[in-house]
This record gives sequence, C-alpha cells and structure tokens, in this order.
Amino acid sequence: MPRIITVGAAQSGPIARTESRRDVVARRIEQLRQAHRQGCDLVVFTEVALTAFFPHWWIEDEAELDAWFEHQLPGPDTQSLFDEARRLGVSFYLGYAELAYEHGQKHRYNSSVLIDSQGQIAGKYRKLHLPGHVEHRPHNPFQNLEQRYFEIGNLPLSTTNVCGAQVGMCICNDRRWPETYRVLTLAGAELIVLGYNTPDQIPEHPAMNHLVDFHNRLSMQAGAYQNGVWVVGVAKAGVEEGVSQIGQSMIIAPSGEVVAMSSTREDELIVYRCDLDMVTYYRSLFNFAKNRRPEFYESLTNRPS
Ligand code: ING
Repeated sequence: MPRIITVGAAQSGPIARTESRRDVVARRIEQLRQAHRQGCDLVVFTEVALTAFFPHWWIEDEAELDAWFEHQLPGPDTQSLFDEARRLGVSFYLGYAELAYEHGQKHRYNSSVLIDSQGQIAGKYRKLHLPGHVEHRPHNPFQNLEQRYFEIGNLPLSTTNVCGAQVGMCICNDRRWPETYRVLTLAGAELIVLGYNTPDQIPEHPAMNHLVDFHNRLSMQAGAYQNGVWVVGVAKAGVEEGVSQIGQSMIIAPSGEVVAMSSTREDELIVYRCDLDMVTYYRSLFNFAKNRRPEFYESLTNRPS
C-alpha cells in the first residue's frame, strides 16, 4: 500500500502593514478550505505568514515592534484558524513572529509550528540561521533587521509525525545551509517544510541579483536530492510594502525534481500527492547507515580554519 501524503503549499501574496491579523487569518482560512476541497492532508503556509515582513523596515519603539509578534498561539486573532483546521481535519505548518517569556525574560523569535489534524501544536521550531543585520542601513532600498528583531533559535532542528509522515521544519535562510537538510534527515525526516520571505534583490550584493531565483531553487532541490527527502518551500511573494519578493513556491521530490510550482506572486495554492515510498527508494542510493563516514567528517570539519 503506497504511503501518500497530499500536501498543499499555500503561498501568500503581499500582506500590507495596515492589514489586520483578522483579515490575514481569513486569507489563510480560505486557503485551508481550498486545500481541504483538493484533498490535502497537510497545508504549508509561509514564514511570518500572519503579517507583513516587518524586518524590512526600521522600528524604534519597542511596543510598536512587539505588536508585530504573536504573544500567544493560538491567540484571539488566530484561534479561528486552528478551529477550522480541526473542523476540516487538516494539519498545517505556520511561520510566525513569536514573543515568548522564558524565566521571566521577554524573547523574540522567528518561529514555526506544525499543527496536527486535531488543531494541536505537534512541533515547534525557532529559526537558527538569521540573515541580515542589526544596524539601520538607511541607504539600502529596504532593511533586513532579523538579527535585530529576533534572537537565534534555541530549539533543535527536529521532526514530528503528522498525517503519518515524519515531517521536519525549518525557516527561510535555513534552507541555504546544507546542514539543515542533513540534520533533519538524520532525525528521520521524510518531508521538510519551510516558508520564506526572499526579496528579488540583495542590496549588499547586486552581483547576485540575477541569481536569486536560481539560488532559491538550487538550495531546495539539492537539499531534497542529496538527502532523499521531499521538500516544500512556500513564499511570501509579490511587492510587499515596497519590497519585491520572489514567488516560486514549490514541491520537490526526493529525486530533486520540482513536481509543482506556483505561477503567480499572489495567494496561490499548489497541491501534490507526495509518495513517501520515493524516500525509501532514494535512500537506497544514499544509504546513510552504510555509506556515510561521519568519523572522518567530524575530524575534517573540526580542523581549525
Ligand atoms: N530572507 C532571505 C533568504 O534567506 C537572503 C535573505 C536572501 C539571504 C538572499 C541571502 C540571499 O531567503 C530570509 N527571511 O531569510
């Protein structure tokens, strides 16, 4: 009996600064319903899927900054999303800005959760690889202040069983680091899900601008093939508060083939029936137990640079 999980990648178009969470949640619920109608077991939303990507602009006031974060999840504005997922029996991945109190201290993370078909939080992750900068760069056409607004995650890359699949989570820049896929795969991932906010230009590195789409595809296709794992990457796309972001939400098979890709930079759902037995097939090529030599890698990687 083939092990199939039907996955919906729910790309988000731009979210305006002035758009209420309630209105954005309504957009996400509409995608959830569309996915259910198309037989999805799991829906993957994007990074910071409930608001505009506020690291793109300078914020001085702490209260103003905190307003961009979820102080509880689910909270008053997001409970309806969890309730609808439970009613429909659909699991989902949600990227969001998390404000957490740990040992009485306030912390801010770029986070994601995996929600099971009962609407319960089954897994949680906090972004480990934070791009961007701390200082204001007024001469840039936009900022990337993730290193100012978020702390480095303090939760391990891990996998959770939802919809009968071992699912690993990561977020945006994490997808550019080969370790992300390898660690999640060694942790048993059959499917890796992630969201991203990726501008179509890099202010500090204009020479790379023509490669932004290629690097997006390359990172995830390589991660999928070299680890024999399904990869689902979901964009916050379009021109959001003046920042033009790529779309290219895609579902990638363990072969590295892109089996589905978005064709707009708006709210768009792409769906694919992912055969988890492909993971077993490709792992026969990449037999981690038999063919990896970690005892050599560690010595190589631990060499002083
Ligand atoms: N955004 C971008 C990303 O990793 C970036 C930042 C763009 C880094 C291009 C390097 C090159 O897709 C986030 N939010 O990580």
